[in-house]
Amino acid sequence: MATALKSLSAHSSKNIQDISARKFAIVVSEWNEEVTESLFSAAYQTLLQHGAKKENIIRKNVPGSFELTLAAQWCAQDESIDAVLCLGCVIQGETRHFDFICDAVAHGITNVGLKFNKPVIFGVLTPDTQQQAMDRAGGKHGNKGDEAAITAVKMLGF
Ligand code: DLZ
Repeated sequence: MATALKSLSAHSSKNIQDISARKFAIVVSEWNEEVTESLFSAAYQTLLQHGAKKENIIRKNVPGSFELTLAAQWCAQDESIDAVLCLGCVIQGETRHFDFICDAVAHGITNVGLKFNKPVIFGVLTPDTQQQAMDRAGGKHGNKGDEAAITAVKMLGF
């Protein structure tokens, strides 16, 4: 939470508004589960701390980060959903799989946001190692899930 407050105070607070009636979908990739569960917990708690209601936050799991895009589209096309958070972790391997997945997810998530005209947040870690992932999922470099939630809140106040 310290990171969340720091992020909020570090930037203009103009974009912060009442989110108690806003509905969020959080899509979570099951690959590198230890990391993505930590991203989810931080995102969920941060939304609650900023006024979101538990009943207005839905969670959907997907097998891997590659599937985040389609699931984000399924969520975004629901008119009652105001913002979609996509959480995943793709760790650099020895094959080009990494590049294909990262590229596809980054472009896919961008396209879903543009298509449905609502915030679809890229909360995907793309580290070289598991340790770097953990450092960004509640470790020494904060938590990307927390940042994803703050970003959604800010975009809703745009
Ligand atoms: C196949 C694969 C590999 C090698 N690595 C990861 C990863 O580090 N993180 C992740 O989220 N998903 C990975 N996947 C699974 C793909 O995202 C996808 O689920 C499969 O290619 C099936 O479409």
